[in-house]
Amino acid sequence: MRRIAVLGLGYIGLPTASMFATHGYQVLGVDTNKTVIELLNSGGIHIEEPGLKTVVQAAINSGNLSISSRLEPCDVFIIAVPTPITADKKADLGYVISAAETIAEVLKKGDLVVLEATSPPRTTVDVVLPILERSGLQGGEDFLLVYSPERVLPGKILHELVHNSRVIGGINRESGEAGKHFYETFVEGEIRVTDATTAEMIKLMENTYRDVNIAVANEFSRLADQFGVNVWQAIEIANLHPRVTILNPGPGVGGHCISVDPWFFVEKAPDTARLIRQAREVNDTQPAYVVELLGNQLGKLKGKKLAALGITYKPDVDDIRESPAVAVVKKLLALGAEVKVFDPYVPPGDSGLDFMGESTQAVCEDASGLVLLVNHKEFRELDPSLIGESMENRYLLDTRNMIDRVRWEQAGFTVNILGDGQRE
Ligand code: SAJ
Repeated sequence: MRRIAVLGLGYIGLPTASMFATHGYQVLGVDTNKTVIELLNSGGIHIEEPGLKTVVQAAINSGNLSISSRLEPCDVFIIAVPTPITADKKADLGYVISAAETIAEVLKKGDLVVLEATSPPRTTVDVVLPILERSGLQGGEDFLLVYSPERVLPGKILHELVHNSRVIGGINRESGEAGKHFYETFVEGEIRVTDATTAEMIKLMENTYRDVNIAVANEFSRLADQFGVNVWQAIEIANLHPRVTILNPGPGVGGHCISVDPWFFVEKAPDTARLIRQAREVNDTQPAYVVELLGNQLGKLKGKKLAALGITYKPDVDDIRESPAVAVVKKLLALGAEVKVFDPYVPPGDSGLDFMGESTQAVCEDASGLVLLVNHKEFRELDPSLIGESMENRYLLDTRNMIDRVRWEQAGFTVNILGDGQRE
């Protein structure tokens, strides 16, 4: 039986390692973070993802998944480390490079290496391949190398890992076929083989396509406010057209993928990727637009007590990376407002954010306004009468179009919904 190493035990590496382990492989999960290793080895888990804890525990208990900080010789290596973005919007390949260097030390004839990390076009052939060849072995001949991006949706990772289609980009035909055979272990979706650079571009195209589409929805929300139109109603009716599917406006685009990946195109081809850059800028300025809406309604924000609900980048997850909700709150704080935030997925102690509160009630106390930033399922049942009781001024801005406007108005609230055409 071939032995697999998964480097990086985050949102992708951990479920992938567990999946191979529960399908009979011997898997070594490697991470550089000692706290993560200790937690996993003591039966805990550092990621909030439906069903993941059970799968990880089953994998560890079966004896097929072991967790360590040290890489050992294996037959397959999966690089599932992050590719963050630098302050000047360039891909930081530091983790990918150091993972490839570590693999090069133990690489042997016949091994397969898989890069799963989202990467700028040509990273597999121009960056990873030369590092692995420092082992003295030749890529495509002595060892095989593929790029196979993860495309799973946080919140549905375990389902999508199995059922999504998968793209395998080989540095040569043999690599591609070996990669396909390997992922057939658990992937039930269609597996398509192509070359490594095409696979890299496919991954970036998917997330860029979504980013651009959200940007147009966000721009529509601003236009609707300008023209006194309710964008939500307009989108619903426009989407009755058989070839139109407009996405939802909101406070901006977050997460470590969609708000990051399009920049990899801009970095590599700034003169060509102009629409892509523009879309990023629209989405990145949407938090400022939310703050503008609050200012229009509440007047001077300096010294105002404000409550916010939700801080994660999207509903029903605990991930705050690149969250537009964080951007909104930080902008309000910078303007001198006193902001308290409640999020059922982000306990105040763990978050490292000093503006988090214990409950909806606690953060709304004496507030002059409430802003809904994330449509967590827990917020669907909010009771406006109860919330209003402790507020100094019953004002609500819903940036996700999730509340029942009439119900909140009946409870005495002045209600705005982002893009409802009532900006002033
Ligand atoms: N958002 C909107 N309006 C919408 C949809 C999303 O404002 O109509 C916002 C969300 O609130 C969030 C952001 O966009 O802040 C991104 O959320 P998402 O649910 O669209 O996507 P992610 O970032 O959680 O996951 C994406 C997925 N990519 C695509 O759907 C093309 C996923 O399949 C990828 O695997 C993942 O990026 C990744 O890791 O690259």
